[in-house]
Amino acid sequence: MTQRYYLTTPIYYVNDDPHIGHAYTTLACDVLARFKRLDGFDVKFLTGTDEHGQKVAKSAADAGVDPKAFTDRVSQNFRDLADALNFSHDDFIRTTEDRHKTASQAIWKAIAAGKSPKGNDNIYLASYPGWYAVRDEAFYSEDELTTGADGKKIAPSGAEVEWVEEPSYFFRLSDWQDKLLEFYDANPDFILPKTRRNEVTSFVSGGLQDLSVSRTTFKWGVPVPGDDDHIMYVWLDALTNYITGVGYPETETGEYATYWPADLHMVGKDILRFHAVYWPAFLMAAGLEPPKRVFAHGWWTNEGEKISKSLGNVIDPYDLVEKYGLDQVRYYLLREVPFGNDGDFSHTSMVNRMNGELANDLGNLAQRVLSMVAKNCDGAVPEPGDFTSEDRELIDWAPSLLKGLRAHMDGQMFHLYLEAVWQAIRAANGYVDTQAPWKLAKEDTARMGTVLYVLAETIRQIAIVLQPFMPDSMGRMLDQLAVGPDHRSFFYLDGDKLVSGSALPKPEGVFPRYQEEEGKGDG
Ligand code: ME8
Repeated sequence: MTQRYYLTTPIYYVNDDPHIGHAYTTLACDVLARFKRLDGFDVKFLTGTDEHGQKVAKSAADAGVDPKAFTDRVSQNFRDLADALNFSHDDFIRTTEDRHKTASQAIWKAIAAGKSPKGNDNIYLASYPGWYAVRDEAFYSEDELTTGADGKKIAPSGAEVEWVEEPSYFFRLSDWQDKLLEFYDANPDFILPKTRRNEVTSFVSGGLQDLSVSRTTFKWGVPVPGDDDHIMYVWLDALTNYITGVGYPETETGEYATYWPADLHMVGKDILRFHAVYWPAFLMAAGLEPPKRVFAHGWWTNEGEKISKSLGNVIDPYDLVEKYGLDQVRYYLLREVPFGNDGDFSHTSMVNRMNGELANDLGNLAQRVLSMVAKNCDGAVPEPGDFTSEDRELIDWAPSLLKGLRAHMDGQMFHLYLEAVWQAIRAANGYVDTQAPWKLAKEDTARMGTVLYVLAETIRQIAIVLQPFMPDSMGRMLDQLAVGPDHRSFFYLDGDKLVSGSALPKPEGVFPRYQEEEGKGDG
């Protein structure tokens, strides 16, 4: 039976300009989605835009436009980003779509219809007097706040808070504490990395306050079923996108039955609490299963500085791609930093990776081998003789390592995956040096044919397992090896070998070096 894999990015605040943080979360999901597809899974990969709430309403008002027209326009920015970064999502959800209004109202009704574990109504009407940060769309208690230089109260995220006093429906989160702790205990990998898991469990162990889940002082949101004076709190609406995406409230058939619970919600560390505390509590209260995993990745700084609009150092993903190349950026972001840790973007580290690992280690390997094949083997895959043990070590690499690569991917350890592949690339480069096929071309052409076959076959395997990270470049590398588009899945790592005698196209470099003087790659 085909295995399913459902993964999601956060839906992005539609009013923001796309930045490296958005690109990073979605890239991680894209690589995972591509890996799973190549590994034979039936994948659903969801992304989209978060379009309700006070923050978006305010941006629309500032732009002098009605919020619907505003969101229709700016939501396109995130589709454009997805195209520019070659993301392979299967669905793009906008929370202003009808399907999402239906799902949000349905989950509200399901929660309201149920009782908490202590036998209380899950939702009750009261009034909220307290602090709210529009930027985070989050409520904060007095003891979480600090006072800024200008006397204004500041949330732990750095966002300014304002005092809000209004009638509000509350979700009885406090009654769900034990159920959440039991759930974390029974599912030790629900929150990764482990350090983040510890933060969440200690937060929940410290006791939970009921959560205000509706607003009355503005209108831009999903109306609360049965009470049009209220709109749903934007985070309850936003989190619901993950089940809207699989057709909720239809749960018995269709995509919900196929894909839910989601295998993975990928998020940044700043929004972990919403995903690992509120979301499973909402779902359990609605009688639905929580997702299998929430992975919280770290944050990027720019040349050592926190990224912020006011500092003017926001990293624009379009600029990065234009300057360094798409696959180079995709590679760098997932190679440079152990996934889960914070990372610092720097021009120097980008160029080092690009020139050292892509242009030298991998690009040169392919270019040298394919040029020798073109020159010495009439441009066709050579005929190998008997394999030595050194030959076997290389040529049998990928099938035996796929198990390890799967484990790295399943743990979202992208950097370890790449490191494991680079060990093979380094081994192949070492083999080129010791076997010296350019010498064999003069002394022993039969052995030269074997060595070049082993190398070309190794490059085929490497290119196949690197496709999730660098789909375009590895596609071009596989083209140069005359590997057909329908022979590029992991099934063919072992199931196929290069066929001697196949004509190969003229070799071309895949990874240009970045040249500092000209500020551009040299092609
Ligand atoms: O939070 N480095 O949307 P958002 C790495 N709408 N990641 C970063 C980053 C940085 N410097 N800056 C931001 C929301 N991010 C909600 C989600 S989901 C139901 C609703 C990440 O547009 C951040 O951690 O603010 C988050 O995952 C995403 O980019 C920004 O999301």
